[in-house]
Amino acid sequence: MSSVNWAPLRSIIENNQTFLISSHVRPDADALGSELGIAAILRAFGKECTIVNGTAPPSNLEFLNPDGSILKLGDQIAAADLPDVDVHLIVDTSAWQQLGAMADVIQKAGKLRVVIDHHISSDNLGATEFKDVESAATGELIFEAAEFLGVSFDKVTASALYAAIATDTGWFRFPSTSPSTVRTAAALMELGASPHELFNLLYEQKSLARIHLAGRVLSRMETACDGRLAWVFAKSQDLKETNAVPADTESLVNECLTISGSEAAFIAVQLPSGQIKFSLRCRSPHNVAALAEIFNGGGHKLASGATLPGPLDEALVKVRDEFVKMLNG
Ligand SMILES: [Mn+2]
Repeated sequence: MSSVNWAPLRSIIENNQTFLISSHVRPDADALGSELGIAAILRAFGKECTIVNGTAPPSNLEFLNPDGSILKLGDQIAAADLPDVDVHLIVDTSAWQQLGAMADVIQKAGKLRVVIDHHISSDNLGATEFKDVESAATGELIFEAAEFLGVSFDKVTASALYAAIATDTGWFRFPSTSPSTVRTAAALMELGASPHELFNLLYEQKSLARIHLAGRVLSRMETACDGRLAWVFAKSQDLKETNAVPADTESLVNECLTISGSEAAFIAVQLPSGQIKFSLRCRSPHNVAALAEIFNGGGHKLASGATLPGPLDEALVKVRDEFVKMLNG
């Protein structure tokens, strides 16, 4: 159970009729699953809701949006056509920057704002917040809200919420996983979520290009601080030559943490723009959210990210040095 008091959410739902739901750009399974989950709750109360994000779901998560109800601003819906709603409801982020093009829409509309989230990094969005940074996933909070409000989920929504929680917990192994997280997963299975099917849809759909890229990138893994830090990098040339896409680098950083004695890791990915996208990881008690903030990034204590200007070698040194400081500090 989280520390959230859900009573104010009940009043907000009862006292309003129309809702616009949004989450962060490059939505992950927790963003999408949480959006579908809160939409199901609102519809159970007879409310109208529209889901609009600044960017579209990545292709590997399109199965979470089977009826296309999650819209992309400027693509499936123009800003001018957005419904004039009573409430803007934001899930899985509390940062303006993370909302992408939706940030402007939400700011200008000046409607009642609600945030349901578990991230540490936070702006003051001027919202009523339902937030627990100890929660493993926003999907877990959504499930708890549904229980409080007496709403149940159909198989499609239960599956999306299972995917939300399973992915944000690294399939129930990150330290954020609590007994209550696993009980929530069990409840979602009882509603029809199939871990077997979802694992296949999420993790067993790799392209040969992705495997080729992984081989290349992992072969250059380096360590420092007696193996406590491990890192890899991917040049844009690697992506080109293996026919891989930037998303194919996801999860490679986790391979760095499989080295015996590793405490922290990062991957640097050279984007086509020349910028370098870093994904940062560590084990407790280290804190890569603080490290990411040095570079204007953010995220969780154990998993965060930041984007630096190129060139690649200089960015690598800057980030590595901060990691060394963190590990020696
Ligand atoms: Mn999340």
